[in-house]
Amino acid sequence: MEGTRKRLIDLLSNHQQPYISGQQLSDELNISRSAVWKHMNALKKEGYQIEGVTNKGYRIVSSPNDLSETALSWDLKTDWLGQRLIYKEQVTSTQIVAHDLARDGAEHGTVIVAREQTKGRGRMRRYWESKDGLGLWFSSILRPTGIEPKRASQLTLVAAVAIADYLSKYNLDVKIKWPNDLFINGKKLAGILTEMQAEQDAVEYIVLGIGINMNHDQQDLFESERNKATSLLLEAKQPFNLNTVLTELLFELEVKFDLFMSEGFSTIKGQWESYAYKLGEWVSVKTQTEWDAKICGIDEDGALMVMNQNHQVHHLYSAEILW
Ligand code: BT5
Repeated sequence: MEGTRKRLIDLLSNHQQPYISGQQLSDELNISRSAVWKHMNALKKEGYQIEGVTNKGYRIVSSPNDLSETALSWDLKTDWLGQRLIYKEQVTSTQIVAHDLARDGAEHGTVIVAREQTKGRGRMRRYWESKDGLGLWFSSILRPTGIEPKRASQLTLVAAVAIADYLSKYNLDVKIKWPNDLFINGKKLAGILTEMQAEQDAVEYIVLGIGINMNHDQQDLFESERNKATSLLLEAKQPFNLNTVLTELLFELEVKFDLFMSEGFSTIKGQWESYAYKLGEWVSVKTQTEWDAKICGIDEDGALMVMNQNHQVHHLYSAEILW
């Protein structure tokens, strides 16, 4: 069933042959004309626009903007990330679903994506606002071999660089606020949550969650965050196709994860610093207390390097940049 629908999309979007007749579709797919018709209606319901012209046949005019399981699996060009892709209309949190699946043995690269999260979560039990159909809310299960648990947090920085690289192609000035926020024009666009299950010195699995505000208008942003948050639509002044962005982003993430696994963190470090939020500027950081610090970069472990007013450099593994 699923294979037939994918093949149907393939035939309908074949650019060598702009239109394809109903009979040809039925022959190629080896199903009846009425079965072709049923599949075509299902695609229309998913948001595909299909044009039919008498004596010529059919063609796909546009694919859905909204998340669609078919479009996601269809467009994916990765080797392993998202090759098992689970799509849900509504979940509490894709992190929770991913942990359950990982405990049951879900393979490396499994991705869970939802249209809406009712209990989206950030770090330290903070909430993550995840409105229906407006953003990308997804979690990836990673089972990296030979990674010590203390290096798992580096994956947050690796993912941040992949997202920043991807978004830069839309001419957006993306900044990464250590450790897990993506900012545009001083407002938060996306957040990353990396959670790990480890035993002694071995990582069992990592659930890497990413939330990106995509097609939010100003009034769609959570009231308390309106002045602090933004969306791709607000920044790029155009709506985005969620399927396209997710599949392209998964590709970018896979490239960066592979690079990290084969070359280590040092290749990512420089790329990360090129996107660093307020690099070289004085900010307020919160550790046990709040203090003024100048951001100097990150070290080989991914810890934030800052200088205090006495010119002493500190390597921070856990801290919050307040402003
Ligand atoms: C984060 O935490 O930024 C990590 C967000 C991870 C979300 C993804 S979505 C898929 C997966 N499933 C989940 O349940 N989570 C992951 P943190 O740095 O703690 O930031 C949380 C803070 O960001 C909140 O306290 C709010 O101030 C703010 N915030 C909440 N929702 C927001 C949104 N949609 N856009 C911008 N800021 C938001």
